[in-house]
Amino acid sequence: MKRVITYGTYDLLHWGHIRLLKRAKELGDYLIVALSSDEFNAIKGKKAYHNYEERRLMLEAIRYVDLVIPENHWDQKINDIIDYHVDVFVMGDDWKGKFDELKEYCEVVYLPRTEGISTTKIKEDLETLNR
Ligand code: C2G
Repeated sequence: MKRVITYGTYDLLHWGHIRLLKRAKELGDYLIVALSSDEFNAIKGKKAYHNYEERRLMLEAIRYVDLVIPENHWDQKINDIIDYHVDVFVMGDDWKGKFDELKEYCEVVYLPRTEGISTTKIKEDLETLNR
């Protein structure tokens, strides 16, 4: 049982998120998503439209996702990798190189981001539409 983990806010869930989760799951048999809490989003300087429970509900409905856990701190990743016996850590390549220290504990994979979609773009496009 190859276990994969990835982290994120996953606000205003979109097809770029889904493609990341699909490819992450293809790297193993079991995918854990560490979902940024509302408090951690504040630390990241992000204001999510959907709160943690709403974002968790949506992620748990995705066929590729096997478990959702909270992400509360930047520095919980090593403990998560150990506690959940993770084999592969995956992030989109906007994070390329940022988590290479985790290579001591598991495989680290950065997957190409999906171009043309982002939560920010959705918000901006909606604002333009409603002007
Ligand atoms: N993503 C993607 N393509 C997009 C948008 C997002 O592949 N068009 C990926 C990101 O690279 C990330 C995941 O989807 O791997 C979730 O994106 P965010 O919710 O924006 O995650 P982020 O705020 O970058 O959180 O500790 C790590 C942080 O919690 C990462």
